[in-house]
Order: sequence, then C-alpha cells, then structure tokens
Amino acid sequence: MKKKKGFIFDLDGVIVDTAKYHYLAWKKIADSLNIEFTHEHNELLKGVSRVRSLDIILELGSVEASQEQKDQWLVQKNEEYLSYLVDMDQSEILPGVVPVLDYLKANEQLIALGSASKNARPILEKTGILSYFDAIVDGNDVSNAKPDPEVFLIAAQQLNTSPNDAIVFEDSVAGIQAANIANMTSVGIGDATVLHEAQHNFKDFTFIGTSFLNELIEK
Ligand code: B16
Ligand code: MG
Repeated sequence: MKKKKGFIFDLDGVIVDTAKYHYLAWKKIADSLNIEFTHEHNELLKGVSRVRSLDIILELGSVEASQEQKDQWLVQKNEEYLSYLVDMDQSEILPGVVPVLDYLKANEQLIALGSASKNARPILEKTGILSYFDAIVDGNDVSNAKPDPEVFLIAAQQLNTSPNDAIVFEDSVAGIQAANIANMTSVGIGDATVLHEAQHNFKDFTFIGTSFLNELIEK
C-alpha cells in the first residue's frame, strides 16, 4: 500500500476568515493608543503570534511599555477577539475547505492543523470540523513562531509522516517560508504575488480540484 500523506492546514485565513476579527480586536487597542493601524498593517500580523503582533503594533506607533502593561493589552485583545467568536458556526468555514477535507478523508489521508493561534481548538469545535483532524498543533504547543518550521514539524511527527510526505496549506508568507524550510510541499492560499515563495498557489480552496489532490496523494 502507498504511504499516506500528511496534509497540514493553517487555521486563520485558510480554514476560517478570522483575520477580520483579529484586526478589529487589535484596532481597538491601537486606537486607544492613538496608533494608526490599517488593513495593510494587519497583513504584517498574519501567521504571527499574539505577543509578536502586539510588539509590531507598538513599534508602528513607537510606543514603549512595561511587560505588565503589555500583558494587560494582550488579555484585553484576546477578550475582544473571543467576543467575535461567540456566535461562530460552520457558516464561517471558507469556501471549498470542507469538500477538500472530505476528499482527503475518503482517500484515507492524514490531516493535521498547524496554527499559531492559541484559540484553535474552540474554533474547530464551533465550526464543527474538529473530527477531521488526526493531530492538532497550535500556539499552545510551540515555542518558535513561523517562519520557524517547529509547528509543522511537530504536526508531521504526530501524523507519523516524514516532512517530505507532508503538504502545507498556508495564507501567510511566514507560514510558506516555514513549510519550505521544513522541506514540505507548500501550497499558498490567497494572493499568488504575495505568496510567490509557495510551490503551488490557489486563490482559495474552490480552485483546488481532485486532480491536484490526487497528484499530491500519489507523489
Ligand atoms: P491567537 P494562523 C495566527 O493563526 C493568525 O494568523 C495571527 O494573526 C494571530 O495573531 C495568531 O494566530 C495568534 O492567534 O491570538 O488566537 O493565539 O494563521 O497561524 O492559524
Ligand atoms: Mg493563517
């Protein structure tokens, strides 16, 4: 029997469009500090940990703060972010994701989550897709942020697949770099110009057909 492949999905921006909620929550903090924070600035935070995201925002406004103050803002940001997730359900899963998960399951492939978010599990539960995942590696399990490949290497290890047999779906530049460093197949989801370092690019999952999935499975 052919070896099973390990399909590793990023969460925010790949499975669900939570980037808009992260933005609103960070915007509230930035506004209270009179720091200009636009959607363009928000791109800098994609795939980046919560702690690093705050540092980036403070750097944008040249604001210095004590660790105690930063910790307060981190709690505040997460509470605000979680308030947007209260009513989250399966309607927030991005188009084309479920058919791809179904196809991989039907073909007995292994599926993992590889996300920087510490809120990943509740999101998978609320959207009703937790049971698709054979392994979940998130911000609670790693000490090094993307582009460090740690999150994807742990995911592959938990799936019992070698990095060579792993495929990563990512919407962030840092995540694509992490997949490439890990020697995994990188698939960019989003703007191909931004994600030009990816080995394959798709605007979203509706553009991923079974022939491409078969190619990855048979590789
Ligand atoms: P949390 P991903 C990342 O998730 C987001 O892209 C990033 O914007 C966020 O700051 C990070 O998770 C941490 O999220 O505050 O929920 O722990 O794209 O790696 O799934
Ligand atoms: Mg992402």
